[in-house]
Amino acid sequence: MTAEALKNFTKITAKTIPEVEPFASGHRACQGCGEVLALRLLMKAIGPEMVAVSCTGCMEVVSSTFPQTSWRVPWIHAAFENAAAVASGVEAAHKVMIRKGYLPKKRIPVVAIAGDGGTADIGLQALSGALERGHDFVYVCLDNEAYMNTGIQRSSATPFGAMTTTTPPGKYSQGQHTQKKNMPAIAAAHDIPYVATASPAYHLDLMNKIRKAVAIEGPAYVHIFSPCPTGWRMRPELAVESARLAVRTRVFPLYEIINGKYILNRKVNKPKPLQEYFQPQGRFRHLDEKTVAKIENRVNAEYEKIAKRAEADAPEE
Ligand SMILES: Cc1ncc(C[n+]2csc(CCOP(=O)(O)OP(=O)(O)O)c2C)c(N)n1
Ligand code: SF4
Repeated sequence: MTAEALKNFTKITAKTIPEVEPFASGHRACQGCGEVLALRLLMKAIGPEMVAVSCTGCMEVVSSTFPQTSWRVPWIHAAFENAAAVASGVEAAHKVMIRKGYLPKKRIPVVAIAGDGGTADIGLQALSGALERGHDFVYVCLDNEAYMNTGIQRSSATPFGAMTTTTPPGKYSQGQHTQKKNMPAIAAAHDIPYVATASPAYHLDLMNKIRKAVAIEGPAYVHIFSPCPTGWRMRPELAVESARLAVRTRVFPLYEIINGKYILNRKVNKPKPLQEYFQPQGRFRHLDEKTVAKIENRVNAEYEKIAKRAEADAPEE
């Protein structure tokens, strides 16, 4: 397992964005869906030569209603709980076919795609196993911070205070009462060569991270922030803006962990007030000033942890 491949890495720039669209339009995602935008960008970055494994969730349901499909690549459906296990099987079978001479010797990217429920909750065991076994594949979590496909229930990636249908605020509750599970840290704890966070508001950064994840041999994990206007109770045109604000308020820091070393891709020295990010989203509308301030303190503390790690890991000049 190594990140050696990054030594010769050529970045996608505004001028070299691929024109291919391996994920076709005409799918049935809601208007303004940030998750489907993230999916389109990551598919463009990889290109048509890949195998996609996707598990149940919004992106599968909107794209694969038989007899239609949005996937212009070999695609396999996995159950909600086992995207990583199915991807492991595809990758292992491919290796065997090469060894037996049925296929030419060539690396074909195998990419597992799941929502935050399929990743942080029900698919976590399959993911941990696949990362531990060291399969050469990329795992992408499209994080819209709840189980959207089945009606906006909370997941362990739902942030503190957010309203979902299973964490309704009221007299006895302020919404979600646990903190968002730190999936990138959990993936990194498996000592894999590449972990990254990405956002559709920073599209070149997202595409380059996916390219790096594919280039690296061994398991790679990319966690993509994916605003969901429907579940977040916000206007459909705000998905990209809210993804940008999540970075600028420090809610969702953009970073990479390469061979265990942290790199903060976007320093946010003067964060915007958290309320700017919260205000357009109905899921946070019930929160009082004191609670928002409490959440803001934690957001800053979490960001500082990553910034400090990155500072400590930075190579000496
Ligand atoms: C074992 C199992 N339990 C429950 C379901 C029902 N189910 C399908 S999609 C889904 C929610 C998916 O949430 P997430 O993974 O966060 O993806 P999103 O829809 O938010 O993109 C659930 C609970 C299922 N398909 N299989
Ligand atoms: S519910 Fe949310 S994530 Fe699902 S398709 Fe609609 S906007 Fe996209």
